[in-house]
Amino acid sequence: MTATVEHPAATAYRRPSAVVDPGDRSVEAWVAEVAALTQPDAVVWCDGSAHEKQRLLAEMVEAGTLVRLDEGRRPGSYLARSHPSDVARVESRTFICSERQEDAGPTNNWEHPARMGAELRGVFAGAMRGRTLYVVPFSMGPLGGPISQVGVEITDSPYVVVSMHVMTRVSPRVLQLIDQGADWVPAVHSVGAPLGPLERDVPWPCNETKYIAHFPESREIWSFGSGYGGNALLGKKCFALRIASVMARDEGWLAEHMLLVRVTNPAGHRFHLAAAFPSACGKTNLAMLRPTLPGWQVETLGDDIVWMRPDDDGALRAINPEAGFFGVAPGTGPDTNPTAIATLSHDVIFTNVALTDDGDVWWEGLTPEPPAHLVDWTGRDWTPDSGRPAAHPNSRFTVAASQCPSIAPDWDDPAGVPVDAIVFGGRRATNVPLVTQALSWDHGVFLGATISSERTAAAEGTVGELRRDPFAMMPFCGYAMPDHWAHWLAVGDALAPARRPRVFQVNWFRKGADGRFLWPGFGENTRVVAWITEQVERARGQRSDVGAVRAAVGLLPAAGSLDLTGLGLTEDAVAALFDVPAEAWRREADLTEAFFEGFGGRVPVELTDQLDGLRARLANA
Ligand code: GTP
Ligand code: SPV
Ligand code: MN
Repeated sequence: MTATVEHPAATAYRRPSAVVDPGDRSVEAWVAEVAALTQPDAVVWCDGSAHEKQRLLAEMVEAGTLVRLDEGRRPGSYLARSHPSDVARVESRTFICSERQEDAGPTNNWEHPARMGAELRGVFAGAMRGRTLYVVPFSMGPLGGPISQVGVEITDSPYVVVSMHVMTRVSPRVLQLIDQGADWVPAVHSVGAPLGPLERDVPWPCNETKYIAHFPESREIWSFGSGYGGNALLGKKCFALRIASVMARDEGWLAEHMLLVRVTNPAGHRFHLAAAFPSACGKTNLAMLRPTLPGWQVETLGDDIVWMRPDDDGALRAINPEAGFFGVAPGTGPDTNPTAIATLSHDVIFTNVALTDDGDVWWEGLTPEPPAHLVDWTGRDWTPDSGRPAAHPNSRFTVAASQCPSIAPDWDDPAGVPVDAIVFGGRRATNVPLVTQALSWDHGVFLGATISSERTAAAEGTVGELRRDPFAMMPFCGYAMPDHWAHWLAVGDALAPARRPRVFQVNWFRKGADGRFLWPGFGENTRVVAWITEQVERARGQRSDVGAVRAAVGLLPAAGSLDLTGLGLTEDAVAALFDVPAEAWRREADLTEAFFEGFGGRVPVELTDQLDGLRARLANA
């Protein structure tokens, strides 16, 4: 084994690992320990430089992992095609290995850390043979910022290294911070495909058996068998959500599956919105909203993850811990998300989209008419009558946030922004109104805790099936969901009442009897965003007009307060968008009761009180 790049010494890994014993617990000792277990051919310490990225990209083109796109049409951009069995997150193989099963809760797969540790030692033994072990020191959030955190990912996938370059801040300065005593999260990733001495590599190595294992107490991550997205870019879901949610619980902050935007109204007043929607339900779209109402401006801060901390003034300060977007390609087009299309004009890594004959990319929804011939995401010839999608439904782009035309100029300010409104959403064809305001913080937590949404292709499972996804965090919370709700209640108490964000729920996906969406969505969501900011102003006494009326489910826009001019919506459509059918909502309440009961008495009484309140309001409806 040869170390091909030198590195500074680093210390301070303070918690004992459940899997390996790194002796003095320095990064160096940990890397040596993991290398001894996984037996790579070489160890390379990464520095995050442009040169490093170019070198790895060239190697991957050579190896057939990446296709270089046409330099004139898509400069600096590449296409990767994954193995057809490795296209999305694998929730069935995602584990939370806390000491006590009740801390993981009934919605996470649990294993005891010692048992999983022993199993992983077997799984990782020799897993990197014939490959290079890359050491990737990275920061989530601006390096050294007060809300930021650092980690080190070990991976045997160069695709993961270049993706980490885009999605996080990779820098040797992370090792200096660790040297100076910063806590860090060790994260080990292997595609799980060791190579024999004479064996040729495949374009997308992976293993049928996968493990995405998290150890909340030792705050470490071990991922095996997948090279795809959140399974493999360990700074994202594994660290910034599952491990960070545990840190946040212990330290009084929040790590959430949310987008973050700044909205400026025609008077020049600024509002910051953080919105939690389940996977593939429109976070990237709303994060890059191009307003259709004159005088309004929306600036992007983040599209997937938000870390928020109460500050000294009792406000909730938020950063986006990521540095790039790993966004869903299908459905992204000039009409639905023109800002994303502009962001993707150069220096993008596409995964599982289709390749055009002139060396560019295509996916369903990019243009109304598909090209006459493509190479589909599986590498096969494709024509419009092939009878299958050309791009995988969960195909994605990886692109630097700084390339986004609507990115806020101060998007990487380490201090973050004060959040004025929290928004929950999901995909609901029925029952849930276009927009609702929570009656109180506790009611807002109830709205978040009871989100249900139709399944998308972002994870394995049957698309379209209705499932609960509380706070859009069901697959991403590193501890028991009801404890997460209790934590939200506690964070609300820690905020100054005047500064506490107001809470809303939206649903762009309600359908009419004809099965079509009732709401035009996309840019027109500006109208709902505008109403939300106006409700924040009213709550602060900055407006005196009436904005809302009470309904059983919360506050709905008062007649005329939501600007619908020019949309051509019929009165019936507007009524249908805001209909709260009492009988159906009584059934929703029954389902919520059953959902809560599944947590065996751990649900905070504030939330069962909220359910009682909903039922009482429905009885009077
Ligand atoms: P993850 O990256 O998986 O966490 O998800 P995301 O929430 O960022 O997903 P994204 O924004 O990429 O969701 C894309 C899907 O939502 C596509 O199918 C879009 O067509 C759909 N979508 C987004 N906004 C709207 C809208 O306003 N109306 C409708 N009907 N669909 C929308
Ligand atoms: C999601 O599924 O919510 C994503 C994509 O954002 S991944 O990072 O692959 O989990
Ligand atoms: Mn996501």
